[in-house]
Amino acid sequence: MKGSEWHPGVILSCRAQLGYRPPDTDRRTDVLLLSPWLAPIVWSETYNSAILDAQFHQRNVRVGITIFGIKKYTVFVSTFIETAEKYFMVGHKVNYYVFTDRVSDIPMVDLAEGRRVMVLSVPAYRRWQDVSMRRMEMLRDYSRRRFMEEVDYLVCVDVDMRFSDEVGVEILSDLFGTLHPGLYGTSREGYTYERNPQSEAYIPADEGDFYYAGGYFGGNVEEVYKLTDFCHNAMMTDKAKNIEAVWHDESYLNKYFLYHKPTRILSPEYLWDDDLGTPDFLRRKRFLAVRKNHKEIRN
Ligand code: 48C
Repeated sequence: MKGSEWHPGVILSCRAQLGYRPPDTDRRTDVLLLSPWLAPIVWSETYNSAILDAQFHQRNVRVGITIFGIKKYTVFVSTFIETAEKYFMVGHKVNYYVFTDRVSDIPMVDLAEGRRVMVLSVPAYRRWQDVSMRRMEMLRDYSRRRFMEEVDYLVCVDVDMRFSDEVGVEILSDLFGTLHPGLYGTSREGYTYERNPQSEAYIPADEGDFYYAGGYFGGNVEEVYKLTDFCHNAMMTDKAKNIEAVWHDESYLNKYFLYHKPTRILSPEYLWDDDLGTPDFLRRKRFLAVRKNHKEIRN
């Protein structure tokens, strides 16, 4: 490198990369770290945050995280944002996009520098299944007309959650999905894919890589646009035939990821429910389901 190229960003990045152990030491051997199409599966102790943070700061990356607080689910927004301020992409530029039918119910939360809340007013659907599924349409429309301009990556998650440990730029890639905590380690025959051949979400018993959770996906804006556009169109095609996949948007997401493989896969560290206990492979719980009375909160 010529002297002129040693600007602060490069020096910061190089400095951040000092003092870590040689790459070939203490690799984890208890879990799968790589998919057959060479997508990393992200587990703790398999990456160096200092290096990744330096790289993403050098690229001046902007991250959007989307949540939907429709009808009574507005009650989850403050805990979500408060815990995200402690653990989610700390030190990076983050836009919280809060989709809601109740703008005045969204609380103001103190935010660190470089982070903003943008409240987006959207309609509510009567059935909770439709509220969940229509997220794909809304994400698609906003990706095209707004997110393209404002952020580089999108992280699309459920709102009835709280962060409980660091979630950093290690999750960011062109297209990523998250292993469903309840189905982790199940065989493909046991995955709760849609099995009705008439449905656009249909996956045959002898196909399937992983079972991905509907409440946690993302990638660059272009890839999220394509994913949400596919899922919405597939749902509308089924709806016209009076078909609705067994696990709603999650079923269509799994179909998409079968034929459009994600470039990175998040381990169940990134999406957990304490009802599932603490198995040995789970060294960190980064994002936890919040207790809720489904019946009460959904009608
Ligand atoms: O915002 C709402 N309001 C509802 O009445 C029903 C669902 N939703 C959104 O859809 C929330 O963002 C939920 O997180 C998501 C559906 N996911 C769940 O209800 C559980 N996490 C499975």
